[in-house]
Amino acid sequence: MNSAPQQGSASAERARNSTAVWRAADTAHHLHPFTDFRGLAEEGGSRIITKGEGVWLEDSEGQRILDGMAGLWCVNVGYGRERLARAAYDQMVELPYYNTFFKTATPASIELAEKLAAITPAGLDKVFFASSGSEANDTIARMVRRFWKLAGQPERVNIIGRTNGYHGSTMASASLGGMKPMHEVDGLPLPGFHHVRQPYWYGEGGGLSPADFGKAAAHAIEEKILALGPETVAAFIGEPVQGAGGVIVPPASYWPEVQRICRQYDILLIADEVICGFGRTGRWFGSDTFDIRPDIMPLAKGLTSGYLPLSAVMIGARMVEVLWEKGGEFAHGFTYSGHPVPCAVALENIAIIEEENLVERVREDVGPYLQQQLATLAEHPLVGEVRGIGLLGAVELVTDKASHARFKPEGRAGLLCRDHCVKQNVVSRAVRDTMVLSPPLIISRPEIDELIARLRRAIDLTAKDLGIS
Ligand code: PXG
Repeated sequence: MNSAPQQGSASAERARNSTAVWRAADTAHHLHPFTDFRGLAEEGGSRIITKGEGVWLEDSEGQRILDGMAGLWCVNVGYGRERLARAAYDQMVELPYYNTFFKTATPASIELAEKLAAITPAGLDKVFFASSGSEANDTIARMVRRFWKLAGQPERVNIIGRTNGYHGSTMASASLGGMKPMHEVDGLPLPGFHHVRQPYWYGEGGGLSPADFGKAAAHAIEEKILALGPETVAAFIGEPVQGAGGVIVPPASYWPEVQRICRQYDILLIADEVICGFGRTGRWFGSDTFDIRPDIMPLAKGLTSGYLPLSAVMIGARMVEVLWEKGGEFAHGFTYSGHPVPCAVALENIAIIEEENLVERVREDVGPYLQQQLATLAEHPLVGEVRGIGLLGAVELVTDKASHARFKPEGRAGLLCRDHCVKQNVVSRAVRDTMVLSPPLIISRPEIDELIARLRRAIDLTAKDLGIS
């Protein structure tokens, strides 16, 4: 299961491989992201994941787990792809690293830049590389302000995001995001970052129809622009479908109105494709699905299917013209911008997506099938709404279907259900009381049946815990 230790007896090897030893060492030395450190230790520590194949994971105790989240919304082509390992190996042997700072480039970074320009929406023809979605969004925050300064409107510094949007964990990307708990810790957002309501009809629609609510949510952006002064607003950022916020699929009326408003006030539009990109919604990009024409677009996650860290910022003609013609040096970049190894893996990953027609598969086959199977959960007494698009899904757990009321305290039903999912060996993430799904794009119909069956069992057990039958 693991490579044998170079020295030592068989019993030493067993000890090294034992779950208890790993857990103890993990607890002793490793601080996990978005985790209550002491709480995790008190629960006995982490589940140790040792292997992956297709849509299946295996833990250190030999349990097989159905990964309904594709890792963290990223393993689009599934686990265990030797082609990706080989692409990394070949690149490492040829050239393990070189930078792109000082008038140098590598074949892998060049080829990937060309490929991304070809597959992303028309007009997004230039790319800036980084290693994570957070870095891509930090790059965007700087690039957008620089654009306006060079364009002769330096007062345009304000960027508008949305409550419950997620754009990363660095100071600037967490400021772009609208996750309250992230802001409360250390005084975020930074100056110049503002938020408006999310297009979350089920949670916040009140008595409005989805169409009217979608427009009202877009108009909140206009109100914010007017309150700040249109001449001070640089950009608006949104995920085509909010992922970490709870798979919030906006009403069809939302994005057309957002785009109209951005155009009217001459504001740059940033479509954060970190989750929606690379086939997740049934088109290459969420922008294709919702007919969004962004000026700038961060990519990460599915770009390499998570096999190696890599992100990219796609930049459209309007911005490029100014940055290029009036720019001078852009004093920004990372040691690993354009790193040849993840670039080589990304190229191979995109080749797999193309050769196996994974985008069409999501659009025409497994996407509609997942939505159809998810819909069967809607009759469950605990389920208020089921929604999704492509291979994104959400199930809202409520105490009253008519009023959409939640169990108190908020998040309790979600946590109970998540824990039952763990026991059922299926991964579904709880966002407050919403169970979300984002399986690998290679998931088969029988695996979708299994995914839904396990989720249904977890919801049944949650209902029992809550005294509902
Ligand atoms: N934009 C979006 C839309 C994301 O979903 C980022 C940017 C930041 O990417 P990095 O690579 O810096 O993490 C993300 C990341 C969750 C979860 O629990 C979601 C993300 C990351 C970690 C956990 O849903 N999304």
